Amino acid sequence: MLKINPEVRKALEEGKPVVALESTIISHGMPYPKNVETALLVEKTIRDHGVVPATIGIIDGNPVVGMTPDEIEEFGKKEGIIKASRRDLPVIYAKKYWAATTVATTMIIASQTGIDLFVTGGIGGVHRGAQETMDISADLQELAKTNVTVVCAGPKAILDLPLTLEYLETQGVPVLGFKTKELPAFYTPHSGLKVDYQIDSYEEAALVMKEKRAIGLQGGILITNPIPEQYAMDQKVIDTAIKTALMDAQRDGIKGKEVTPYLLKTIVEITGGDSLESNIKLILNNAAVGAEIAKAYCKIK
Ligand code: PSU
Ligand code: MN
Repeated sequence: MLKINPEVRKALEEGKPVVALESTIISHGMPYPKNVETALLVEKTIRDHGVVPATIGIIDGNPVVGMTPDEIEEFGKKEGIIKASRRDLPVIYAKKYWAATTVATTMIIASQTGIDLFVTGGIGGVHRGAQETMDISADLQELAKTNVTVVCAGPKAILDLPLTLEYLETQGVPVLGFKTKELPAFYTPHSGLKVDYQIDSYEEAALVMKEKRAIGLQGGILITNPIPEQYAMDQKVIDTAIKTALMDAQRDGIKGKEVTPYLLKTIVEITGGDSLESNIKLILNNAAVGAEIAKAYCKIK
């Protein structure tokens, strides 16, 4: 049922590096047309590093690995695209829906295709107030069971970061900092929290991937790559925006999978678009680093 783009298929057959990309960030994470521009720019960045990008989405109930620019454009514009997490997949396939893949479902489809590494902006995590709401992203469970390395700029700062780290520890997910000991917090490089290990080069990241596979440990690896300082949000500005957005969400009774898209959108509005610019810059930065790690891994795997 997987529809694998010929370019992606060829690269995989020849043992060349491929990087998977998600589509929820396009359909639910950013406004049109910046979402499409960013998705295409992320692909270009990966290509500029000599790696084949594979943006993943579900079209008419078929998982597509390596969407065309036209398909990406549709994902950016079309109304009613479902945000698909693990539990949605069987229904979406059965009913032949269009759906965007989250970190969790992009990992599933990447792993079914044989793609080892996936680049995104920020993963989902344990939400603030999860002690009451039990709102914990399915992304974390997926990292526990699916063998794909995820490069991100940290869990989104709208989350409870200490609890997210605790959860990842319980689930046995290695959390690595790329050239940092501090867990990056998506819009800023700083959370005040420590990652398990600092990784100092692409080659070192690749070695960790190789060792994990060699011993047959199931599950992903989380590589957190800080947003470059010059593109980071001002800490006070972003903290205030997040607090306001969280209150708005409560006022508007936002629940379940609507929470993350609502918060991201509200924060863009509150910051006058600044958070969107940071979001774009951090993804491009992740794309460059992810592509190099994919290349390093291909050499030794
Ligand atoms: N990172 C971004 N923007 C996004 C997301 C991540 O910069 O829109 C998406 C990812 O697809 C992630 C999802 O898997 O948000 C998490 O949603 P939830 O908290 O409902 O699990
Ligand atoms: Mn949730």
